[in-house]
Amino acid sequence: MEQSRAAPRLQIVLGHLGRPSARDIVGHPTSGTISSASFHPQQFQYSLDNNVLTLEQRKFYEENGYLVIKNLVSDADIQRFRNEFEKICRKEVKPLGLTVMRDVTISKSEYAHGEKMITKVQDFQEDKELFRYCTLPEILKYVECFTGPNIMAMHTMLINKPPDAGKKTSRHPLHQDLHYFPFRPSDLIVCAWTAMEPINRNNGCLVVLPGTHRGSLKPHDYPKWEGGVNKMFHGIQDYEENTARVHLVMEKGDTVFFHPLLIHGSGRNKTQGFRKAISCHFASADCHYINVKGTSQENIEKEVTGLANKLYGLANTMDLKDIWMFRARLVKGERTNL
Ligand SMILES: O=C(O)CCC(=O)C(=O)O
Repeated sequence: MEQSRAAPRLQIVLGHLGRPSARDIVGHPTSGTISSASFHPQQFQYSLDNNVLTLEQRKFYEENGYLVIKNLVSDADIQRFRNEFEKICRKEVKPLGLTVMRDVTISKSEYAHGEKMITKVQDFQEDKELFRYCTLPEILKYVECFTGPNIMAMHTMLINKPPDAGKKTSRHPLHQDLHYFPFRPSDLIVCAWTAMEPINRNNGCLVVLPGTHRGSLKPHDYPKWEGGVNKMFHGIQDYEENTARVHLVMEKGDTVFFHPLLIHGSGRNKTQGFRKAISCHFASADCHYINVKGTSQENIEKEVTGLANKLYGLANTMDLKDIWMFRARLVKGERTNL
């Protein structure tokens, strides 16, 4: 889209808006060294050589498509994100561009308002407090290992997984985040996802299929589950059922970085608490937009643009690229293509 079209629309929108066998995987390597004799650096495809990751960590990400860094975000920062989320829930702040999501069952349940009503806030790029997450040096230090030095924050979320009301709607189907993204190359995109409290199988931790980042983008659609599924929760229709899975049990502050082709999802929240995580998808500013027409991503494009055009009364003038250009924010280096 040319700049001349983008600028007025940006004003309009901003004006209206008030992702080896699992059994063989050893934990989450966060430190340590490994003999360089067994490595061939020229074979690294998914990570960059900037002296931040140990060889073991790089090899782990290359093979598995994810890497957990323990205790990366401080309790103080997590408390600030929590406070701001609560303010949003109480409608004390209304960040521009924020999308508020509700569980399909919650809107019909006993929770009338507040934190218990909201399952996710998305696109908090205009909320200074929450967006601090995307600028934390400890996060960007790792992001740079995958994107390189010019970094855009593309997609932001604070996920408040509700107690499952019995219909299993708190599950997030297995998917690849790249399904949602009209930018490439995929190897220069990475998600940072930080646990805001201890997260385990009881309250619905992330589940990943290691090594699937080496495959291709698969067709996604709404899963045919009984009991309902949340808006935009597309899942892969035909993944290999016997592929090994790893449940990422994490402590508060632990952060997982993962590739946008990694197949992942999250389980049901069987507790009475609201399980919280904050995340951002980052991309190299050297990525470029693609046209998803005629590809498996066309269904999500229709849904996202349909919703945006309806919300902002834009008479079908916004396309997927426009929406992503509005979300994208430079967080390090120089803005180039995105
Ligand atoms: O936090 C979760 O439960 C899963 C989030 C996720 O996979 C996503 O939003 O793409």
